[in-house]
Amino acid sequence: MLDFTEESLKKVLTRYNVALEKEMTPEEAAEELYPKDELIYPIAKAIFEGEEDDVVEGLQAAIDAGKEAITLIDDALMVGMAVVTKLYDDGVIFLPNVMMSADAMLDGIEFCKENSDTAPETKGTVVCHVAEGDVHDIGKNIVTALLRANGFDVVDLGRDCPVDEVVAAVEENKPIMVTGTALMTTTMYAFKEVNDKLVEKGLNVPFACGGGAVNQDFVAQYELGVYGEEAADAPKIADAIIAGSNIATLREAFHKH
Ligand code: B12
Repeated sequence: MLDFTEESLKKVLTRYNVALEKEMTPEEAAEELYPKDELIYPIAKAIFEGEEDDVVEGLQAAIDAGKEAITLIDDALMVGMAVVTKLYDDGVIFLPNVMMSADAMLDGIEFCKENSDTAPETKGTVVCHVAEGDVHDIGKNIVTALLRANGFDVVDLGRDCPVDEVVAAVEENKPIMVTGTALMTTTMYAFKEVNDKLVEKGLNVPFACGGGAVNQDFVAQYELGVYGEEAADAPKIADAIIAGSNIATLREAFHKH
């Protein structure tokens, strides 16, 4: 079983400090970072190259070889996106490359969703959004895919979602949980506004927040906040809620102390 946890990826990525070690083209640098697994390699490479058709072809091949579509989001698409993120952060590739990869990633997530069996009975509704002012929706799309795959109904409010729209959607849909994703230090403050408006209206629903910009200390500052590090935490938090957890017990279970 391959280990593509964030921890193991970090180790690989740190070992190959590609930008500093030697002069390489972006393609050569990426080649050093791809996993060697024959099913995962072509998918990761296609994400880096922004080739949507090749992403789908690679995913289909992996599914034909017996992989579960939904697991390929973490085990293959995220691995490719980790290469993109690393080389962007190192200044080896630039925003246009990232945009092409992000599009390919979103197509890949959609394909995995379409090819997954969702549970027939819904366990409850979850409202998901990306913070107002923020267009980074890859993490949110993984969260919604995993929630749906785990039997939850998702009301997806999309990216750059105004605070008032989140509040209105909670009033209308009466979800068991709200999720928020923010990748920018400038946008994460919208979560506090969502929290305050929900509390003001007596809508004390757990508000699971994640995304690159967000950390546990920030989320713990507002009443409804529960921090989630990994997209896979979202269905776990939702399951804990239907099993009877409240915000305090969710924090005990999901926050690092
Ligand atoms: C891809 C990307 C883009 C793409 C986004 C495409 C898309 N559709 O999302 C594009 C090219 C459009 C883009 C644009 C911009 N970007 Co950008 N982008 C990135 C990049 C390289 C990767 C982000 C990403 O998708 N990561 C992968 C996903 C999967 O991670 P994630 O969302 O965090 O989700 C994971 C977890 O956080 C968790 N999670 C997420 N949400 C939730 C919710 C719950 C409930 C739970 C439990 C878990 C969870 O699950 C996922 C993993 O399992 C980062 C660099 C970086 N190091 O992160 C910069 C970065 C986020 N971008 C940045 C910036 C500045 C911008 C721009 C302003 C650039 C510009 N000058 O125009 C614009 C933003 C415009 C706007 N208003 O939003 C900065 C933000 C800096 C900051 N701290 O504020 C970063 C950090 C780059 C940098 N180092 O400067 N970007």
